[in-house]
Amino acid sequence: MITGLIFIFLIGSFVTSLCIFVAVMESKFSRTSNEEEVSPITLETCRDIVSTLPRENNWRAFGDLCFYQDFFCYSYLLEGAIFAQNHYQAQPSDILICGVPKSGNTWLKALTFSIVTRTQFDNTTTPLLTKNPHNCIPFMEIDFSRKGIKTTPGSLPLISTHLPYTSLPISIIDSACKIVYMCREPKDSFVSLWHYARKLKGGLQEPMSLGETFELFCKGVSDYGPYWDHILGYWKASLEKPEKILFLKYEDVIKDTPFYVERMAEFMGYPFSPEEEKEGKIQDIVEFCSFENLSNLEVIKTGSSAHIGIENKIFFRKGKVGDWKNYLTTEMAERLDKITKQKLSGYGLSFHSA
Ligand code: PAP
Repeated sequence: MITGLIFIFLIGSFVTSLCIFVAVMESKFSRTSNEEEVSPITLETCRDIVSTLPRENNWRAFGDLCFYQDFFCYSYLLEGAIFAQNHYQAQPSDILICGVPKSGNTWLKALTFSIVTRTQFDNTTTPLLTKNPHNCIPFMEIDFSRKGIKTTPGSLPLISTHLPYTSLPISIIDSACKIVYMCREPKDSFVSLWHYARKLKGGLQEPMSLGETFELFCKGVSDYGPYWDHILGYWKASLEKPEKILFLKYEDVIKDTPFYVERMAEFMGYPFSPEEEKEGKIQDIVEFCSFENLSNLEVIKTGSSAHIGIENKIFFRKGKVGDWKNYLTTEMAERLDKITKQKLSGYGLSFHSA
């Protein structure tokens, strides 16, 4: 009897492992061909896949960082990402809003949402008055997998993700949908990420030190990192498909926001009419989405994000270029600059470090 039960248990374990193995292989290889059928993978299977992945010394903000398809990701987001890779069917009208964490995603969401919805709302009626910009655009890793929210013809065409280019659902790459990507100078992004992780600190008494997190960041161990690989993936794709991917730098957008708002609007297929330009519509959006305005809204000062219950104000710290100077030593700055140069300059990509 006992032997029989052990036998059944062993068979059961073997079958479960086999299913996970097959699902991992499917999700790995489904990225290489658009002819394969979409796997009917469930969120539970995604969870099982994630539970088998290697984990790295983490930032202790949301738990372990798992390594999958050459990037690091917190498990609860990765589950949703794998689910989306297998199920998300892009509409040609979709516009994907993305960036590696802490490169200006909150701002980019506010700007693109304002541009696309400007005929429905003005600055006195926009949902941005009562919601964090993150909650105005569905987030693929959470809203699609957990709530089934996606774009449909005629609905808000925006969807956001932090996924690296090479890990996007294949339907996004293959369809005519557009991508607006924002990146940021790595030293400023690192400092921003460190502050963010410190505020979250995963229930620890003592958050990670700047030195500890700096080492991890340099090694590529960060939320959706390696940081440089993320940027490079979208940069290369934008060079190959400039009509599909608008590649923006936070520093450029800060310097001339009206120019980039106009550029984004045109790129997304929502150009400003001469009348709108005359009425000052571009400037209205620029001012409404400015750090000063958004960070002073009541919902940002006192509210929490619907995604994971994080206080909205955590997404608004200083919004400045060059704040790294207040935190990094000369050696640290030089080390990050060196990595940036090694990884990106061969592809014609560089940053002005203020
Ligand atoms: P996320 O990846 O968690 O969404 P993300 O919005 O990409 O974060 O980055 C946050 C940074 O954008 C913060 O930078 P800091 O820590 O250096 O200050 C935040 O202050 C900045 N930010 C948020 N909103 C704006 C805005 N409207 N204009 C400019 N910068 C902004």
